[in-house]
Amino acid sequence: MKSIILFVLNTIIFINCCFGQAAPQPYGALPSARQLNWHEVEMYCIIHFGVDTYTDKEWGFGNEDPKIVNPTKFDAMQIVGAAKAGGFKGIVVVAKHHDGLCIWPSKTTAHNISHTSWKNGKGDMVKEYQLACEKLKMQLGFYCSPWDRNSGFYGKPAYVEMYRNQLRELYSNYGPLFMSWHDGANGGDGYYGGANEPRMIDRTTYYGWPLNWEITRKMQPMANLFGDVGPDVRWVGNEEGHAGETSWATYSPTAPDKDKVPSNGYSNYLEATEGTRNGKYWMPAECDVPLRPGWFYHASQNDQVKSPYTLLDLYYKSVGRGANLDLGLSPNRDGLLDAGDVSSLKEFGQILKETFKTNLAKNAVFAASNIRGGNPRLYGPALLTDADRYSYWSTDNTVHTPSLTVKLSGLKEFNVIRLRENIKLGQRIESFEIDAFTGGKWEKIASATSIGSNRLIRLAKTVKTSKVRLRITQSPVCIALSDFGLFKEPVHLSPPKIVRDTKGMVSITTLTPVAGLHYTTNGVAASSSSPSYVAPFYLPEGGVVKAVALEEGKVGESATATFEVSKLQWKVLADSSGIHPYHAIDEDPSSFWNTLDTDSSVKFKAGSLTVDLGKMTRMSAFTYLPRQDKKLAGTVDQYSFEVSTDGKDWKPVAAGEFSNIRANPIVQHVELKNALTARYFRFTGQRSVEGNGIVIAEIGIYSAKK
Ligand code: FUL
Repeated sequence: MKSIILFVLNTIIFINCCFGQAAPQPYGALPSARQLNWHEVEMYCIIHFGVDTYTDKEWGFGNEDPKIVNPTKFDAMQIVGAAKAGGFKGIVVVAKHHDGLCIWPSKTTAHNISHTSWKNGKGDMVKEYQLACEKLKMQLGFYCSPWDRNSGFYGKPAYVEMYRNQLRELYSNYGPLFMSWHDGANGGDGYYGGANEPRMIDRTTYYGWPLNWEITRKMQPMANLFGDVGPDVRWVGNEEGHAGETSWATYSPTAPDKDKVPSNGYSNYLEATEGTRNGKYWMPAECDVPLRPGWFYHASQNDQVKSPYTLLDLYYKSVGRGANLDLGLSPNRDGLLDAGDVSSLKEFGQILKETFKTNLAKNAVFAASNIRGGNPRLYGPALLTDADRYSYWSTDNTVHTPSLTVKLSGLKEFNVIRLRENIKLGQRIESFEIDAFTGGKWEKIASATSIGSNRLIRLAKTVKTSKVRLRITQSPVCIALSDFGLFKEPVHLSPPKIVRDTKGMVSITTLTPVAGLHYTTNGVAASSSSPSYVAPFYLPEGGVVKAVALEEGKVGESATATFEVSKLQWKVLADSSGIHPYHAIDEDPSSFWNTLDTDSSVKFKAGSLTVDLGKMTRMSAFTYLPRQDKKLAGTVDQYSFEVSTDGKDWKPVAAGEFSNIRANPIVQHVELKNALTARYFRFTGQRSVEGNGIVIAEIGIYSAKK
């Protein structure tokens, strides 16, 4: 007996030595082949174009005449090409938004591209995107809004059938897809074939999601289903483009009401920012964020296109946290991206390329505290720098917190660190630390938690060393790390910071001293020949300030700030309801005025704020900033706006909807039909997305058109 046991043991040792130990057991929920492809895509763009482009809205009501759509220069190659130049590997076309207009010739509804003015109704935008993607080797996906404010059937079973047929058309006529995107904004008021009424649906049951998903699986097996509840990819829970500092690829979605089933538009979506450690499903986060403040094109936002370095920051906070970045592009009324959008994308792509072109750990000598089965060929750390995303360094089953010394091929300078796990074996590591050998000793330079498909750490300052050490500090099982990289992000001159104090004085500063600062106040781009900035200047009426810094002959990234009329002389009048009314005009976005009643049985009441501007003032637009603390109670989504010259006679000048304010609570800019001069205004919140009153973080006035 003894000899048999000995023989078996010897055989195991022999197999381990000669053929390597068996691969580690996978841990927890695992990604599917379609999700692996999605992880490798890393970045894609979602494209919003339709009636809203012409009405200057974010959500169409559904009653828009399709004839207004006439993008005479539409060029899918220009749009997809700009995304590609930015380093994006796919696009998601909004084939139908909430207004219901299908931008392909759908047989399911007359409300489609064939009734627009574009190409005399003979065009198919979706087809043109498909062809451009094929030419440029970009992956394609669709967003077909479940909420349809045009269809008279919405809310009834017939609409769900129509929606499914729309999906079937999109799934059968445009080649293989990598994404099918389903948003959570569902139900509310709309045109609905002329009914003009609110229609609420049960978000869990109405759309019959399980059946819709089955259709997707059957017709487009590689399409990742995106939604609040995935099931392949989860919404990250904000439209700001970032995942949590810790972001797990696994997730167990929950419903706001404990015993109910979560669904798209009905989930505790703030939990999605971090995901769930050891969650039930592999459901990584997608971080969606528009390149401009809104998803659709608005000329008033032309000066707010995110800069290349803002995009880079979002890249680190999304892709760098194991999530994907979905950047919103907004073609203009001609059907093209503005030149400013194109150049921001291009420069961002160049910075990415430049940063990640050389892995400084490539020819390093690795010394690991443990290698699985003592077999470096199969599980050794040299596999960390090869081109295979899934080859990996692993440890024996009992070793969960190994360390690795990386002797670089000489002194190297880096400021970005990259780690990846072989996610085919699940998300295993829970925390790690990194040290650099400087000044004769080890010094900790970074630490983080989740890794998953990707973890990028951008160091606050460049490190110069020839030796780095990685210490895995927590993992429930042996590790399977597939990548270790050190990179150098190129030096750049950050955009200057332009701020105005409550007294109306504008100052322009930079983080580090520079040779020169130049600015303009007439809307023209700042350059080295613009006036030099020497001291703060007075800008009480507001306007646009642009500035650039100059150093060693290099002109840095430009900054733009648009200021409203200064609130210095403003007063809130006594007829305003609520508490702390001055918080609505204190230029502090974090404080707010509210009319919320703590007694939750109290029904919603509209609330008004009346402001005396101190003198007759030209007004061309007003702004409303909702609360910024991630809470929704009191966030206004229907408003009215009146003005008065004497505080007695009031004239209504604007009323409408703040679309998408729940998911994207940014400042709402309402251009008045005609600019006017008045001394008083009254803002009324007629409805809020939640709660029994209204909240205003800031209210503002623009005197000149943006
Ligand atoms: C949301 C929509 O309500 C927005 O309008 C936008 O399309 C965004 C990407 O998704 O759910």
